[in-house]
Amino acid sequence: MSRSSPASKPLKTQVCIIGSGPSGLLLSQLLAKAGIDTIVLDRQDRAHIESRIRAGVLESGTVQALQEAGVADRLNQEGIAHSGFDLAFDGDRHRIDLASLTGKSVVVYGQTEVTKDLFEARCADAQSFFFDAQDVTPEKLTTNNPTVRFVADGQTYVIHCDYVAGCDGFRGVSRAAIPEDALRTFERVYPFGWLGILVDTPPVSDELIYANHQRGFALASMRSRTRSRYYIQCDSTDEISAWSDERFWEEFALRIGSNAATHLHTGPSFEKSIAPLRSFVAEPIRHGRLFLAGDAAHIVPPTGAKGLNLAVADIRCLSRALIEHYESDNDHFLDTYSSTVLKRVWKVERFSWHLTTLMHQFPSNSPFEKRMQRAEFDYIASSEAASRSIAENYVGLPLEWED
Ligand code: RFL
Ligand code: PHB
Repeated sequence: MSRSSPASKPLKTQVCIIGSGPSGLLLSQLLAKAGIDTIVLDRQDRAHIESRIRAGVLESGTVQALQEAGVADRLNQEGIAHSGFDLAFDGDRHRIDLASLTGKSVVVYGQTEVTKDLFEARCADAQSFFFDAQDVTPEKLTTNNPTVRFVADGQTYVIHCDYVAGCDGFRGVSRAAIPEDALRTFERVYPFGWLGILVDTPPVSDELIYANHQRGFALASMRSRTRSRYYIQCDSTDEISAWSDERFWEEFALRIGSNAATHLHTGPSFEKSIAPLRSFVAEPIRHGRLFLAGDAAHIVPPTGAKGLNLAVADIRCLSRALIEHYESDNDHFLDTYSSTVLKRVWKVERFSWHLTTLMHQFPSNSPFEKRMQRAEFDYIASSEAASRSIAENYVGLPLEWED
């Protein structure tokens, strides 16, 4: 006796978006504002997506994009503008004055909050979201009628669409759907991770401090005036269970420097996790009617606070390209999407790699390489030009369109 499988339920949209992290949510919001129909799929549920603790620093271009998307009411009220940050090296500190060096600042506002604001804006349109979507499979990408197949609540669906946006992060299915011979990848995996904690105590400093200490890197960041986010460099193989709060505080206080440590308020952490550090770029980031954006296309180590900001810059380009297609029948921006985005991505990769290389203890560093790190810190601290170079990358490089 043969049992036929349940029929796939057909759905139709203009742009199928895989992934509802910041990239996918912002794209769906910008396209909705332009009257373009989307369906968004995520393999996780909304609560899980909203609770992922990640980025905390927004470039002014990112803030502007969120304002233009109409999702910045809370960001405008609660975001904290920072006009500078400190680099520290074995206790010596140098302030990068973003405001005087670039005329710009950054805003401290958590990725969790950005995600909540985007979900809030899109929730009126709940029927275009599928959470807990399993076996998501993009197909027929080099035809004019791509499809995305998936399973939700035991039902198999097939979405017929004009374009697929792969916004499903580093380990998603979109990049993996591109044939190996059509994609080149570039990668560096760093020989350490970041151990991060969240704690409800006032930040140790009004501004961020990135510290390179003989015992390893440390970063003092924050989410608000009463909530701190702190990181230390750890071994990539470390288990989280090996890091009690006591051990974390002892290590953090040593590395952040004795001046800062006198202002440190310790307390019980309510989130603790280890993130690996990686640089990664895929080229090209278009395959037929599939367009990759955000972490699906590239990864940076978090040292320059660039991952979320790069994702937003990609979406600014991709949304404009899709809007030009639908509103003006102009495919120029779709055709140049990959090269426009990658040009900027490589510059941001360079900055994130550079700051990571300068500010961490590498197990393989020779005494000569350690002296090079120190000399570079001393150069930055004594040269306005070197400080300005760091500052202009930190506040965000401009988007340069290929016209
Ligand atoms: P996301 O956020 O990973 O979202 C991808 C979504 O796709 C879903 N997905 C799938 N859905 C369907 N089918 C599949 N097969 C799927 N596979 C995955 C996932 O469930 C998820 O919802 O990618 P997106 O949207 O491109 O956003 C990128 C940012 O999240 C990321 O770049 C930043 O968080 C990086 N980052 C930072 N960026 C900054 O700009 N400033 C920072 O200060 C900063 N700090 C950080 C960071 C990342 C960190 N970690 C944990 C890597 C600090 C840390 C510690
Ligand atoms: C954060 O607050 O999580 C954060 C800030 C700056 C970084 C990375 C992460 O460079």
